[in-house]
Amino acid sequence: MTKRIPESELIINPDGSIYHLNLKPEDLASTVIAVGDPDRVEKVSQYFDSIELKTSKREFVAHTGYYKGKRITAISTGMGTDNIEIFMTELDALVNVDLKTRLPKEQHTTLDIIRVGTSGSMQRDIPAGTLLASAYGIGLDTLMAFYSTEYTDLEKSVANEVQHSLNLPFVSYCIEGSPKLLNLLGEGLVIGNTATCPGFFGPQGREVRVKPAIPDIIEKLASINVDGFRITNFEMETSGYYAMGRLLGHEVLSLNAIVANRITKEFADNAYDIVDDLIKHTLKKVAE
Ligand code: R1P
Ligand code: URA
Repeated sequence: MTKRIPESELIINPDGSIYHLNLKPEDLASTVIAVGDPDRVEKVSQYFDSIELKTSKREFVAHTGYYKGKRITAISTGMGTDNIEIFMTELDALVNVDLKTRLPKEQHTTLDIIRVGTSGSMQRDIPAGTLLASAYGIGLDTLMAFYSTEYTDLEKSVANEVQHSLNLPFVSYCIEGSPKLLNLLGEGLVIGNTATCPGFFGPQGREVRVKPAIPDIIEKLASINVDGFRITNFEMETSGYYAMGRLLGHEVLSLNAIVANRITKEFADNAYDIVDDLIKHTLKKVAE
């Protein structure tokens, strides 16, 4: 017997849309391009041949339309893995829960979810302007203290190494993205492994007026080498996407427009153009 999900656990708006995302099941395409910045949604949908739906609530702005015959939803998430947990859970519920009966569906639907975001490089040989696909996410956030999953031996080894190197008072994790999407979208991009931080400044080793607790976090993470596995860049969502993707059974890939190099201290003066290149690459590949 499948269990009915109570009203308090999965909130549906009076119009039948899901609580935070403000989307109904029919509004969502099975290919999702997810961006952090709400203003970036129209930077994606400007290339659509037609747009059938625009909606927004909080930081979640969504446009669904067609690009070269492929139905796509472009949607913003805001920043951080806490948003990604809400985003992924509600996206999944739109396809895998009958919102009227509140019962999980017997037939599982798998979504293709592609993050198109900005990121900072922690390796000298990956300059600003690079387009990078994340094979793995390294979670320096606490999300996976609240969910259980199986990790591969490599994921455990990387997580142990990070834990040991940073001496964190909580448990970090390492998790692989979708090999299927990496194969499809990684062509022509640098393939890296992405550290996801619960903040932009201290957690990424930036000092503005407050000294971070781990001032040499870049050097420590950048020098980790587990049988050739190295960490390449910083951002704030990838590990959350990969963890929720594994838990919920979706194909998820994080693509990064590298706008800063934290070793050379370079910041791209054409960050919008780099993101635009990544958007065009993503649309081309998903429509192939
Ligand atoms: C920080 O400036 C934000 O930029 C990156 C980080 O992950 C964080 O969300 O991604 P987006 O450009 O997609 O927001
Ligand atoms: N986003 C981040 O989280 N870090 C950077 O350095 C650049 C973009």
